[in-house]
Order: sequence, then structure tokens, then C-alpha cells
Amino acid sequence: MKREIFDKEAFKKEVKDNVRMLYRKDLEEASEQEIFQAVSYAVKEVIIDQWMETQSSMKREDSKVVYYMSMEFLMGRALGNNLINLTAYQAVAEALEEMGLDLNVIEDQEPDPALGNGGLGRLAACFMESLSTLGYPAYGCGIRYRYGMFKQKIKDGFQVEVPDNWLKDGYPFELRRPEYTYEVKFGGYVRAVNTPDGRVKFVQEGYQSVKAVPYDMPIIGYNNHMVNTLMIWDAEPAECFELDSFDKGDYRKAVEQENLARNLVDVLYPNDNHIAGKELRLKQQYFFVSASVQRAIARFKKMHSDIHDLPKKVAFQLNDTHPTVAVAELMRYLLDEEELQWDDAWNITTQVCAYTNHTIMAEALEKWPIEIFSRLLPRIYQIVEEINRRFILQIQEHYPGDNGKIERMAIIYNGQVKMAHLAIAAGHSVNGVARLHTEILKNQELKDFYELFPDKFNNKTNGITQRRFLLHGNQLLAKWVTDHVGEEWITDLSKIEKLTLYVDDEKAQHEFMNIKYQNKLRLAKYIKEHNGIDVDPRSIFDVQVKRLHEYKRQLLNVLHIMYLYNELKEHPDMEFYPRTFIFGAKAAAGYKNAKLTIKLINSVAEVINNDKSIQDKIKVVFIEDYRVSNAEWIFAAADVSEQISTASKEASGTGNMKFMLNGAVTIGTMDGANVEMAEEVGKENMFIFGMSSDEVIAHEKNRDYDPMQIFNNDQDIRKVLMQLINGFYSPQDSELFRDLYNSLLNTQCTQYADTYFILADFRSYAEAQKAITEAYKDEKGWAKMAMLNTAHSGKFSSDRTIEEYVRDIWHLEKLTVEPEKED
Ligand code: AZC
Repeated sequence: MKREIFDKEAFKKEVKDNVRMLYRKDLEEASEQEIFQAVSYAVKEVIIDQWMETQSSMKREDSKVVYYMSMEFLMGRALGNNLINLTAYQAVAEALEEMGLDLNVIEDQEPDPALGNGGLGRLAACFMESLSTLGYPAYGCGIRYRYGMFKQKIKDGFQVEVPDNWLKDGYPFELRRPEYTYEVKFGGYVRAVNTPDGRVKFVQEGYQSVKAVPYDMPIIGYNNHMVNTLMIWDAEPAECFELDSFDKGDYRKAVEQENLARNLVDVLYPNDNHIAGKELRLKQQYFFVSASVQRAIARFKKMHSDIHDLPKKVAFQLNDTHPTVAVAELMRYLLDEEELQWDDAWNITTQVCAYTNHTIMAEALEKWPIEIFSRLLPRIYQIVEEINRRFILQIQEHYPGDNGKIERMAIIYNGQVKMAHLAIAAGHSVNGVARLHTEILKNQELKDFYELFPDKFNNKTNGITQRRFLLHGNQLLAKWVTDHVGEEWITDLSKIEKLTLYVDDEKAQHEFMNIKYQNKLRLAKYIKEHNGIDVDPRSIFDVQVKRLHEYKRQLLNVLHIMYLYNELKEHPDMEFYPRTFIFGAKAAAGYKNAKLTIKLINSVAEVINNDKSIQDKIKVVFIEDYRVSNAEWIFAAADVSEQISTASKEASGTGNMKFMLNGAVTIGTMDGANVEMAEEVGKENMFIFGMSSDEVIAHEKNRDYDPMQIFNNDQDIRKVLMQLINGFYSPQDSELFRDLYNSLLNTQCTQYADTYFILADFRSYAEAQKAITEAYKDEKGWAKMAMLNTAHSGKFSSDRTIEEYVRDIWHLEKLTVEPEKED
């Protein structure tokens, strides 16, 4: 049952009052940004009540809480989703319309809080939303970066990074909580002090400290009055925490300490699946982890006196290794502040902490040089050393005389602290994010650990929230689905399977594809406005949007477009179904080949889009600044979803699920969660191609793959690759794309040529693409396939994923939040 929470007239008055209060203006004088702020504050009014109700229920029930620790939360805009989850979207849209305002335009004024890079950060955001919707008490713990993910501009085909000053107008949905300020200490040294009762205490001295001040953001559950909290930490100079007595009067230190706070949370590192290894990054990690652990324990201690009960009330989930210092920080607290014995403290820590692995890419595995780690976090380092010492004893006991094991498994080895090893040794759970990924962890990457701790390993296949990616992002389809299967899918996506009843119904097929068409029109308009390119909404919209990374193989996609174009030029009369290839991707600022691939896509677009002779049969579009807000429109409009990573490299993928939910058909490798998608919808309703992960892994082991052979024997491929270096797409500078060419063929340039098996999979990809065209020509067949994809997407709700985390790892109870009685 819907609870009416909006009194329309009161809301309208509130918006007007807010404009006056905030800006001393009447509505007519206010800018769109000002109206967005006024509307958001009016919505916040409602949220605040529910937020307080949730907090008091949590206290009353003394619920166990999960702290989801993550360097990244890629939230996307909040206003629209908050309204959806308050079930007030329509009512507010109408109220605003009566005031002459358009909710869409107002939503568009909100900056996209982009405190994350890609999959890992967006997953954290989906998880928070599902936790609230399912009624589980949770805190997200992260960093309030002053600058989020950069904004991408395309200039002359190249990516240019522009700072994302998302806080410049103030963000209405955050709440500063100075009463929960904590001190975080860096550097100095550790002194052992003898206590009167004959024990040794370790104290950190000569350190610099920073004040951690949290900002809370509400995470609203769908239609259930539950509002969880995302706490993101800001750093402020510690003027009220005095320098250690040792350093009194040390002016230089005082200035350094102030600078530390200023720089600490300035900016998110824009690397996805790649570690830059910068000292500031380690500072960021310890900063937010220490503050979060302190807040979690303080909250626990308000209600409990025995610290041994911590695991009954608190779970820490470590989103990749980035927050792994949490295990040592918790140990420090239990040893130094609570004065527990090691075994006691360790017992508590392992029960509280659990770790999720998101990648097997070697360059993403975090390792910190001892020098940096021990200098920055001297007490934490001591504790890690002791964890390591005991862990090695355990290995020796298990595998006497096997030094290889120690070499491969030690937490500290070869001058480095290996964060994944620490997380596995200290957590009670290690999970991968799709079945195939977890199997690869168990049998390849983390084989030694799996042998030692088989019970810790488990799989949690990722999911996405259908509230944002269907109910909000694709309102036409959402309504249609509700009309056909009822509204239960909104909180139980498995119910969407009832759509299978309609897949052969011509009327339903027609309606489904007509909605797709409307969404394609919406995207075509966006493309016209942003790129100045006319695209035909009747062409196949073939989309690859995700971070730009070599393993995701945007290069394979664009090489195939170059090949198609060659075909069309050679056989102008060939039958060819019009296609619009759409890309969206940010490249890490320092990632050369990724940035060059963006330029290549744009150069190919330039040539092909302007070639009248092919009569618009191919269009290529690069959407600037791909982000959560435009993603919602893109998923809704896609016919074909490109999920073409080298098998074994994409841990799960979540974009793949968003496309599927929106009725796009996948062309993809048997990688990540694609494998489980194929299981759900049937391989016949996807276009699977390429090597299997076993084949890829075998070639990597045997080093027996030779792309040059393909280049020499396949004239079409050869021609395409030659076009990278003969100026065909870069007449001013024929050398421009040389590095891409080299990455495919030249063994001197990379560890081995074509690391991601692009040429090996090329033919099979081209075949699959051809099969798509054939399938698309059969209108009814395609409609059925698209509908089946939506109908079988039920498994991929983050609600399902969260229920599994709760059941296997966190063991939380559901909370019911009752609205306060009105008098
Ligand atoms: C990503 C994986 O690449 C992606 O496959 C997965 O869907 C996503 O996490 C969520 O689990 N990994 C990262 O973003 N990892 C890092 C370290 O950036």
C-alpha cells in the first residue's frame, strides 16, 4: 500500500518559501539551479523525518549493522531517485507542473556526485540502495572528495579532463555532522611504555593529525520509510588537536599538518582497475578507515559495555583491498585502547571483517612499499608485521619446509605489504563477484589461499538496482512492465519473469519495441544536442559504454567498425542494415593507449559519418562525459549491448545487467556475469563469441599465441591494421595510432603482443555481429529476444545479491520503520 507522504499544496508552499529563505527571491526570479536547491530542501524535509525514525528504530531494536567500507560511491543524482523511492515522483512532478516547472529540467540541474570510477563504485551505490529497500541497517563509509571523477570534454577528438567541482553550489542532500569528528594520526614513531601494572603499552608520538568530519547522506529505501546513511569524511586541519608536546613550537610541523588536511581529500584517483601507488592514496585510505572504525566503535559502545560483543552487532565489508587497513586499525583499537590480548583481539577482528575481491588484473592488486607504509602508519605497520609473523607460522605448520608457499602467501614480502593477503588472512569471508570470477580466484589467482582457507571463499554475483535503472531511467518501460506483471517487480525483480507470457504476443511485442523506439528518439535528440550528429532511430543502436580499458576491448569494437566500413566501400551494393555504434568511456588521465583509443573512435567517426557514399549506413558516436545520469538514458535506448572483454578479465560487469534489464541483446564473451546471463536467458538469446577463459588462461601460461600469424593470413584484418599506420584515419599524422598498432603486433612494446587477444577473437566477433544483423531483420524474432532478456534479468537485482551477503556473511535482521503517528 502506498503511503501518501506529500501534501501537494504544502509542498508547493515549501518550495516557494525555500526560494525566499535561501536566495531572497520570488520563484519567478530564481534560476534553475536555485529552484533545484529549493525543491531538494523541500524533499529533504520529508526525508529527515524518516531518517530520524530509522535511527530510533535501530536504537530500539539494537540492530546489527553492516559498515560498507569503500573508497568509492558512484551515487549519481539523488533527487529523482529519492522521489521515486518516496513514491512521490508523480505527485511532485504534478505539483511542480502546476507551478510552471518541469521536474526533468530541475533534475538536470543536480551535479552528478561522481565519487567513484566505474563498476566498483557504482556497485557500492546499488548496494546501499538495496540495503535500505530491504530494510537492513547499514552505513556506507567513504570519502567526501572535493573533486569527484573528472568531467570529460572531447576536443579535436581527444579526451580533455576538466575538474569536477560538484560542491560549488552546495549539495542539498548532505548533512555536516561535526559532533562526530575524530582525530586521525599519521607519521611519528611508536614508543613502548611500561604501565604501572607491569604491561607494555605502545604509544604513537611525534605524529601529525587531521580532523575527520563526516557528512551524512540519506539512502532512501523504496516505499518503506527506511533511510540508511552514507557517511563520507571530509578532512579539516587539526587546530584544536594540539601538536604533540614533543613538537610544541615547531612551526614547520604545524604548517605541514595543516597542508595534510587540505590535500587529503581533494580528489579521487581516476584509475579504474589500476593502482598508481601514490603515498597520498594510502593516506586517504587510512584516513577514512580510521574515522569510520572510530565512529562504528563509539556507536557500539553507547549501547554495549562488552567489546567482545562487537561481532554480534557490527560487520565491516571491505570493498576491494582499498579499505584493508581497517583490520589493522581495529586490532590497534582493541589492543591499545581496549587493552585486549592479541588472540582475543584477533578473534573479534576476523569475525567482524570480510573482503570482496573485484579484479584479477595484476596491475590492480595493491602492494605498498614497506618504506611508505611504515613511515606513514608506524603503529599500524607494527601490527601488520605481527599479523604476518603469525600467519607465516601458520603456513609453516601447514606446509613444513615449503618456502614457495611463504613466498607466494606472506603479507609482507620483498619489501612490500600485500593488501589482498592481509584481507584474506584477517577476514572470515573472501568473495568474488561472479561465479566464473570466484572460480578463477579459487583455482588460479588465490589458489594457495583457497587451499589453506577453503571455507572462507564464496561467490556473490553482482547485481544492480532496478529502481534506478528501470523505474527511474526508463519510465515508459517500467510502466509497461507494471501493466503486464503488476508492480511487485519493483521490490522483487524475479517477478519480472512473468513477462515470458507475452513474448509471443504480437501486440505486446509491438508495444515493447515501440517503447524502445521512443527511448531511441530521446537518445537521438541528446546526441544531436551534444554531438551535432544526426542518427537514425530506426538503425540498430549498438552500444559500448564503460570505462576505457584495454581488457574491455573497445579497440576490438572500433577495429570491427573499420572492417565493416571497408566492406561497404568495396561492395557498395551489399545488403547492410543501418547501425549506429555508440561509445561512452572515460580513460584514466595517465593511460596512454586508452586515451588514444578514444581519439581513434572519434577519428573513425569523423571519416565515416562524413562519407556520403555510404548513405548513413554506419554512424559512429562518442558520447562525451559518460556518467550515471546519461547512462540511464543510454541503457534504455540500446538494441545491442557490447560486453566483449577478454574472457577471464572482467570480474563481473554490471553494465551488462543494466542493458539486459532494459531489453538490449548482448554480444559478449563468456566472461564475468555474462556466463550467468546466458544461463538465465539462454545462449540462443545472446550472441556469444570468442575464446573461453580456460583457453585464454592456457595461452597466457604457454605463451604460445602469435597475433602476427593472423595478421599475415587474414587480409581483412591486415588491411584494418594498416589503416592504423598509413594515415587513413589521421591524414595529418600517420604515426598517430602507431602505439595501438604496436600493442597488437609488436612484442617489443608490450610484455607480449596483443595481450588481450583482439586479433584472436576478431573473426568470431565479426561473425556474431553478422548474426545480430540477421536476427534484427526479423522484427518479431528480435522483439521476442529483447523481451526475453528483460524477463530473465530477475537474478541480477542487487536485492538478490544483498540477501546473499546478509545470509552468508553479515547475518543482519530486517528492521521495520513505522511512521510516527500523527496527532
Ligand atoms: C570492477 C570489475 O572490473 C567489474 O567487472 C565488476 O563488475 C565491478 O568491479 C564490481 O564488482 N572492478 C573495479 O572497479 N576494480 C577496481 C580495483 O577498480
